[in-house]
Amino acid sequence: MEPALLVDRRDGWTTLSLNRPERLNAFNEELHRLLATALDDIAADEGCRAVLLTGAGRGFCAGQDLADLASTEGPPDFGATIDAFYNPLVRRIRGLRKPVVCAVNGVAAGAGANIALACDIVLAARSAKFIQAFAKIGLVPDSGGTFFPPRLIGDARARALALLGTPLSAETAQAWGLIWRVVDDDALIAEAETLVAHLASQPTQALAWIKEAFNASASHDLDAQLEMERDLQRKAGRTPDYREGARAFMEKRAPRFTGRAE
Ligand code: T3D
Repeated sequence: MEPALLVDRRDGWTTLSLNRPERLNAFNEELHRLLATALDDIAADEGCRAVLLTGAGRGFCAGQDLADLASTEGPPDFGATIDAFYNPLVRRIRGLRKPVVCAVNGVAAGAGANIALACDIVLAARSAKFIQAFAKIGLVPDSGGTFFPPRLIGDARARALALLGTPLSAETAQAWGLIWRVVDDDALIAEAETLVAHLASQPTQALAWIKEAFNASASHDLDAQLEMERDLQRKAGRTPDYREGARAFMEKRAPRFTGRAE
């Protein structure tokens, strides 16, 4: 039997494919554990400078595997599973010091939608849909479902999507600013790979600090954010990639970034 996660290492970047297509890549414990290990390996691997997250088959991810839940006796403790799996996953993606591109190849529902939105750049196939499916089964949005959507598209739209569970088309998601871009279905993976390969050739330390600054901006006031930008810029200015970028600009040639701190 195939593993629930496929890991494909390329030159400078890694593709992670959720791989339970018969369940639209819904999360079970195996998938959570494999994904956590893969992200930790990527974090420790200097040679991997960007990540592509996508799904196998016709869906991206349908959230928690409800069949798994249905087979357990007694009321579940979702607080425990969220502490064990979903919250650490969102933190791993946001905290990873490398860009994570998500190619939403099909429906993204429940926690699946919010894991996609936790990524740094989200591309979606034209046929994909985003569904805050939680209320339809008596649950509340998790995995950042009340954090990312209101910040991306505003309270009114995010609130209605969560209360109604209405599917949002990829095109509307782009028009509303929930995601970066819609791509024709058959071009999605090629376009996502081109984007990730580009990111993997960029000044990785600076990209990590850009991520850090955007992550912090949600809870900072302007003064705190200005100070953070100053501190990060001080660090960025000391990297070999800054020296290379500035020199390449002056010499009118393409920069050759190494992504290394020293
Ligand atoms: O554990 C915790 O801490 C709790 C955390 C919860 C986080 C959550 O994510 S809660 C939300 C869970 N997800 C959902 O409620 C979504 C359920 N799925 C759907 O609503 C629909 O499947 C979709 C709208 C996503 C797609 O619809 P459609 O018509 O394209 O496909 P389908 O026919 O419904 O699904 C195809 C197969 O996948 C089907 O299996 P079958 O009949 O062919 O054998 C279906 O049962 C299976 N599937 C889809 N979603 C799930 C699933 N199996 C298990 N769990 C699923 N979430």
